[in-house]
Amino acid sequence: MQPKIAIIMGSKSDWPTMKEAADILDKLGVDYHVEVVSAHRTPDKLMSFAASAADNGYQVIVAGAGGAAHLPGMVASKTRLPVLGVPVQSKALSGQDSLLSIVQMPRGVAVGTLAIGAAGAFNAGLMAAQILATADAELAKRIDAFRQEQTDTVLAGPDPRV
Ligand code: RP5
Repeated sequence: MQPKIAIIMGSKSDWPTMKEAADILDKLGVDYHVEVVSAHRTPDKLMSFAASAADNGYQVIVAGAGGAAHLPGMVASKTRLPVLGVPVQSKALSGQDSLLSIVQMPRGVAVGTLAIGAAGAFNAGLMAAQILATADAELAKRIDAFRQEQTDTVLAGPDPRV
């Protein structure tokens, strides 16, 4: 079956971060597609990917990039699908550059922006699943179970020293 979530990223070097999105989707039993699509190295591929994403059956796009991170915004400019942007932590500016490049979208084209780095990628995968769960009761149950497990783990170990 065609996956409903695409996880794209600007470079193979983004994979260790973006794998977090894939990992939570694996845990939740959600299928996804993964691909490198670079805004500045493969601009034509970016445009055709984004323009055909909805027709290809995707419902949510997770897009991670670092530095001058224009991938999420450019993808969003060519599709009405929700785009969740992940600022990958850059070496030079620790991801501040990535964050500001993604978060400051001008009015009229929406991009959701997650936290810098691994937590942001994880939450982007989680949020993509939550979006699909609005129309998938079984997935909603699995997300509820994941959240309950997280709550139970914290409640079971309240002493910060152990
Ligand atoms: C961006 O440039 C990528 O998203 C990556 O975070 C950054 C560096 O890419 P590489 O030079 O490692 O390929 O396009």
